[in-house]
Amino acid sequence: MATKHILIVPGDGIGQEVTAEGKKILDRIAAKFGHTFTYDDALVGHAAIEATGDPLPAVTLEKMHKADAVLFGAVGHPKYDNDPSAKVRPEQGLLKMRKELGLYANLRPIKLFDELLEASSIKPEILRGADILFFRELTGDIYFGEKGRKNNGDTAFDIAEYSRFEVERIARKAFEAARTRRKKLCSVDKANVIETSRLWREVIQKIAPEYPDVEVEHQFVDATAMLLIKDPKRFDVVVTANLFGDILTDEASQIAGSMGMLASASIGDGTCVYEPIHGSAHDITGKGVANPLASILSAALLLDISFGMKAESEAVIEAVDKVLKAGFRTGDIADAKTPKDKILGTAAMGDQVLAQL
Ligand code: GGG
Repeated sequence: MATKHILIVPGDGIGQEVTAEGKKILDRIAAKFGHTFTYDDALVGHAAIEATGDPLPAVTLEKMHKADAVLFGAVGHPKYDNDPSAKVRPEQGLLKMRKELGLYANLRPIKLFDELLEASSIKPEILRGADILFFRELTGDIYFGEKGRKNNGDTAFDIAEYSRFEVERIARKAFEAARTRRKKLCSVDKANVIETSRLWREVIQKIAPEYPDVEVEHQFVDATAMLLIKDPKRFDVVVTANLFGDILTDEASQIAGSMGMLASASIGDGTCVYEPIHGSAHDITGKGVANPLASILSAALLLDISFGMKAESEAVIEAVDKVLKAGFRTGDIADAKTPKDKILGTAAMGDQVLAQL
């Protein structure tokens, strides 16, 4: 029995709706396993800009540092999409949080529930057995380098930077994870063109002999994009840079059936943050139709990684599995054969998972 403090940071759009379901599941786990979870909440993203002018207010950051773990939703707002010159943006809150908390490794498991095999647009025989763990580097690359305009604003630049230290620390995490799985590591770069990728490859090659039990391959990012669809089973652990990881995991979400199924854990040296990989999805915000399973599965990662509660985490994953086996779906994972009465909204899907706990 443990006492833990969890900060709930729903953010924007459907982040609000799905995070409420993740918290519901954490509450049930605490009751079922005799733990005490205390909660606080905080603002980030557009919601924080509206309230304070700052996408990551100091009070939010302070609460994050003090929490045992953070359950995060999403950031974003369409108004900024049509205003490329906006100086303050919701995403700055997310990036600053990663930098300030030192969240350098973003783990994105591509977990395919068997029940969703038929729903995917990829053939079941190609998908069956696919199980990939992505390590996306999270505090470097083009996201954090110098950016700006020159030539009277007619030329824009973003500088991509990686140090040996940054590559090595995430590579070691990925090697260690591969050791606990099928012992295969694929490092993804663009070393035929990009200098940061050449350093990336050099570092992986240098430390690989320390992990002789792990089979290492290097792939270019363009080839990886193709192979993920052609033969997803060939991958076990994949480690890659921030931008490549952002793009490849959205693609890989189709292996799991939907962006609404993918959870993530951002880990570093302090408080870890757990969130769906999807964004704020304002096109469906307020309609109560968003898939809460990515948030619920993020809560499962939180239990396992931050609290070491393996049985509790597995109970959540099993509950999700049972709900899917019973035929319940949100709209994003339903197919033509799904009966209308099995297509649920956000809260009803959360309730079904709860009922299995
Ligand atoms: N829950 C993930 C989220 O809010 N994503 C929106 C976003 O701005 N993503 C950029 C990134 O992950 O680097």
